[in-house]
Amino acid sequence: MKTALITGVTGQDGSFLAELLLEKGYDVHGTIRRSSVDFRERIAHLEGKPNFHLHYADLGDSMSIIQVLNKVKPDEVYNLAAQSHVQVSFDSPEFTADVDATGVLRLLEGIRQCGLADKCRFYQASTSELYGKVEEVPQNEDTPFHPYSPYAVAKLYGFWIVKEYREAYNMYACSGILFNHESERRGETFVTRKITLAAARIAQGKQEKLYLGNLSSLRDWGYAKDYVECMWQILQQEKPEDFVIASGEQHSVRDFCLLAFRRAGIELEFKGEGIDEKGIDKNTGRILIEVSKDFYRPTDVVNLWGDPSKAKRQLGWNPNEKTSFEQLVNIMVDADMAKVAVERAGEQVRTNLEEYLEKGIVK
Ligand code: NAP
Ligand code: F7E
Repeated sequence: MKTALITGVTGQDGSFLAELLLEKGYDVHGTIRRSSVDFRERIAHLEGKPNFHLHYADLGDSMSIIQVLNKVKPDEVYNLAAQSHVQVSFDSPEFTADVDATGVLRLLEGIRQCGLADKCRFYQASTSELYGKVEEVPQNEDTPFHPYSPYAVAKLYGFWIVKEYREAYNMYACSGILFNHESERRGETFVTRKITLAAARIAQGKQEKLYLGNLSSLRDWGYAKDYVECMWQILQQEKPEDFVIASGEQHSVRDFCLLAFRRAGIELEFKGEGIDEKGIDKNTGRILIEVSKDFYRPTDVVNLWGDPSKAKRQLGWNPNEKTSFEQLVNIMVDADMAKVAVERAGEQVRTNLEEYLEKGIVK
């Protein structure tokens, strides 16, 4: 039985990867951080399974990393932990650098210090944000990097330190340069999830309007569940190499809104430009989407489009056989429609109960 250690197991990708590796018969260990709330929504269904174990460790704390590496002695380490929100990296640049840059070094050096360098394979969650202010479209493994946020600059260090440890110490260490991947488990402040949740709430009368930033920004969006398969495949190759993982298709934030609202039963049309652009319900004329400067970034990456040819060729991972853009939007909207419906039902139950208590029907 192989043993894997996943940092960031409570995140979107960590939870899907843990499920995948458990299905493959791995003994799966994940790192968690102390939090005042003990409920870990994305992995609650895995906790208590015999081959699933959790350990406290923080990428900012070398001692906790060394401790967990010594205890688990993993065959494979998947470093998914990060301050992963680009906009937040402008507000917390130092924390982002510590976790997303130095944190990678701490793990690699920890593997060496624990005498695991020959046995342990290392995967680094690298990102299309490295291409940033893009120098070529679409982007592949040879496209020059031009990071364009504190997050991307930190991740660039992560990418290069992985390459350095691979070459200097002959370690099996690789980066997956993953383009945006989303799911029903995506954090609620990333643009896709913000849109699907708002579409569901607006359709069910629980929200009036959605405020967004740059509607023209272009992304290459895929489904997170499909992308974690690649993380595993990358570590099963004979030689350690880096791969671009992408859908090979590009859509705007505006396109995402149109599809998401349609799935929720609302036909939108966009009118106006820039800060004055509005998303309007075609049937009622109601303005449902407005642009707010609050969601503009000091520097924004606006033209990401991945070329996954190498992954297709070498890993046999073909995005055309995976979840399509429209299917992804539908999965996310359907999950949020159900979530909002359950929340509404809960509210109704509470209202009824209060009424019954007041009238003395129940005591
Ligand atoms: P996510 O949902 O934000 O999850 C991030 C994980 O990192 C969480 O488990 C979080 O723990 C953990 N974490 C944050 N700071 C930490 C620290 N100091 N020490 C230990 N753990 C820490 O991110 P994701 O979307 O799953 O992405 C996974 C990785 O892929 C990240 O490295 C991200 O930068 C990278 N990436 C993501 C995408 C994408 O489109 N999703 C694309 C390219 C690369 P808590 O739950 O305790 O906060
Ligand atoms: O923004 C624009 C925004 O925050 C996408 C992370 O997983 O993928 C993710 O980073 C685009 C940007 O993701 C809003 O300006 C418009 O151009 O969903 P996002 P991201 O910045 O691409 C990469 C690959 C990672 O590595 C990261 O970890 O959408 N946008 N209006 C908005 N974005 C947000 N969040 N909120 C808005 O209201």
